[in-house]
Amino acid sequence: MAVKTWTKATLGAAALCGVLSMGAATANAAVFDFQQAGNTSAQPLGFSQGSISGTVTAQYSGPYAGSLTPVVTQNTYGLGVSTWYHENGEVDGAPGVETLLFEFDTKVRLNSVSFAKADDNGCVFGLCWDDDWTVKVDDVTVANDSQQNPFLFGGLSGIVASSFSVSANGWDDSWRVSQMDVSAVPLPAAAWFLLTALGGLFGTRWLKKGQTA
Ligand SMILES: [Ca+2]
Ligand SMILES: [Ca+2]
Ligand SMILES: [Ca+2]
Repeated sequence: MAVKTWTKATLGAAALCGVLSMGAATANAAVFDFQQAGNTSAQPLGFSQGSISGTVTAQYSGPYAGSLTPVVTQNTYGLGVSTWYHENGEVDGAPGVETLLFEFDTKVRLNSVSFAKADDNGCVFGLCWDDDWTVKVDDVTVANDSQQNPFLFGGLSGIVASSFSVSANGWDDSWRVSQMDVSAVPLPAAAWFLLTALGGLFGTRWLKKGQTA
């Protein structure tokens, strides 16, 4: 009987804990709008809003990679990558693969990332081009040549991670990252502390009740 009530109390506390952490995540949701007037560049580019902060780094792999220095560009359409002299500063896949790597100072829940300049798909004289992006979360590919915009991480539930990246790997890919939507996640240690405290509180009370009955 005592074991049964203890289990019930723990489950109740766990459920309450889940509700509390969900509430915290929603309250701490942050939309980063990278669209900005003018033309600037940085490597890396820092971002910060509320309790969420981190950096964006431009990467390039392909011909002459060793002698080129990619930088993050920013304009009214959002973030891009400039690797070659006289290029348009968008994340593009020719002649090599350009990537924007987003790294967070603490783990966050990734909700979505939005793309700009991805609306000019079409064909000319039978030659077609098609903007798409390859998405990695903590260095693991979660989508290959996706055209989902905004791209939703893990469907509607999001993914808890400390980094993600978006790459252009086709000759016909050229776009920018306009926004990202992420949420702060409560520290696991704090959640466990709460769970243990609540479990102890209700467990003790119900155990006492069981003894007197
Ligand atoms: Ca580029
Ligand atoms: Ca493509
Ligand atoms: Ca484009």
